[in-house]
Amino acid sequence: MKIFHNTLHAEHAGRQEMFRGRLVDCHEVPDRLRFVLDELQRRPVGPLLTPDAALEVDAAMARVHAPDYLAFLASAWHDWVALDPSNAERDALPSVWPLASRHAFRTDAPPHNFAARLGQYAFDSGTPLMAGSWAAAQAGLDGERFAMALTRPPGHHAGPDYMGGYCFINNAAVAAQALRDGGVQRVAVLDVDYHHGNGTQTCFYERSDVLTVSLHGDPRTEYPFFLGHADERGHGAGEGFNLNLPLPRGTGFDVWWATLQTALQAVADFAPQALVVPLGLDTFEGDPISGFKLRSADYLQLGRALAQLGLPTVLTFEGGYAVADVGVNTVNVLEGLKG
Ligand code: SP5
Ligand code: ZN
Repeated sequence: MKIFHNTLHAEHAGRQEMFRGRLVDCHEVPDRLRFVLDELQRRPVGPLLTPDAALEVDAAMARVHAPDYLAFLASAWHDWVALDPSNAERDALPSVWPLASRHAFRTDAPPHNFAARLGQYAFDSGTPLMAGSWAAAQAGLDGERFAMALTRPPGHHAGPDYMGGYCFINNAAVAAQALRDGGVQRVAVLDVDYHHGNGTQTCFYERSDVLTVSLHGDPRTEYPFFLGHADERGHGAGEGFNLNLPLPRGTGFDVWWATLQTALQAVADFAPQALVVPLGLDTFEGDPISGFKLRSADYLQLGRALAQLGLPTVLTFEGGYAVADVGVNTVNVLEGLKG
């Protein structure tokens, strides 16, 4: 198994996120990946490689994300500092949004003001953007191989033209698109992060060539709140090619495992030629911002179950904020996968 390491990931190290009226320390920190790398030293499951900035990946990224959004990200740090030189000391967080109510704002006359543009392209104020974010988000991509991509920042909340949930570039969607562009007819995405993979769902919602399945905390109480319900089944040509399996906060391994079987069956029924797994470890019982109760040994089982699908599989690194345990839990999945 090839493990792709984004050596630039630590360039993205947000300081604070907005939570219930105050700024709190970021949960999505560089140490998360440091713990995974440390565990991979102890239990090597495969060679650690640094991906090239591959042309195919750039092409797939341009097919997943809107050109204006990518241009926004590429110049965001420059524009933020240009707004006020003292911004160089601060992360960029949005504070004004074009609310998408039926009675609300225009989106056909985009503002020039950077603070407004940040709100246009971000759906929360928990996703700090800083000097190295663009470089770090770009370099984490590799969708071409049977592999684990140690992607930081994570990606599954990022949509075609928006960031949020600590995510900027949807690495799993880029991987799925790169597989499609490489000639794979049908790709399944099985998202096992605690939070609904709203970005990935949205990228493929009207398509029948990429099945999206997500097992997650019920959006009635859990982030990202505004998507992830069981009645979202796809639209147009994509009707029937999205499956959401929301579970209540507090769900333990037995129920989660039974629900995973439903997800695996849906993947098998689709008969894909490749699988992409946005791997979030925030289903862990010790996770500080999530509510499932999986234990470390359960991740070995998850890896084995994924392997039993018998498919070429690309995993991306998503959530998981019990920093000291995220390494063991990640490598447990990979060990289970290897068999
Ligand atoms: C990739 C991923 O897992 N993104 C999750 C984004 C969740 N963002 C909102 C979390 C708010 C929780 N803040 C709790 C602070 C308690 N001190
Ligand atoms: Zn998550």
